[in-house]
Amino acid sequence: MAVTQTFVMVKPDGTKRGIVGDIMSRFEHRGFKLIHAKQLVMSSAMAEQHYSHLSAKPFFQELVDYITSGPVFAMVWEAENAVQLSRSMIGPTNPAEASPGTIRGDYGTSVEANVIHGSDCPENAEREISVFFGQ
Ligand code: RTP
Repeated sequence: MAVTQTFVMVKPDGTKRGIVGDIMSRFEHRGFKLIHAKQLVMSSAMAEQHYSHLSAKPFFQELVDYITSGPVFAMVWEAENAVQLSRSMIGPTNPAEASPGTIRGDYGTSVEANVIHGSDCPENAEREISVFFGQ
């Protein structure tokens, strides 16, 4: 299995609640290697681009307002099969459907406040890493 990188971002509900360290520990304990990390507040333009696949959804503006409402903590992690493994650690979008032991299952409080974003395919991981951290 190839060693690859993925993009992961703790959302404003996660940074506000002070669980960035807990989330980073999970990735470290699972054998991921940290490549980049930084805290930032996303601009509306960045958020609209990040969620462009959802621009037709009725909740799009709410989503943009939410993700720009406070700091996010952006990270690049490296592991074998990093995208798939991180998605399985994160769990499904809706925390109510996420199993205990997944990040959203343990910390998520709503579909919006679901703690964390993780790239859903290697192509998006590459694009998101480049948007947040440059080439
Ligand atoms: P993410 O991109 O944040 O990792 O989430 P995902 O792949 O699990 O889900 P995606 O469909 O890409 O949705 C992105 C984020 O939009 C919010 N959402 N709200 N109100 C709603 O019905 C709704 N549906 C999705 C979630 O915060 C989701 O993480």
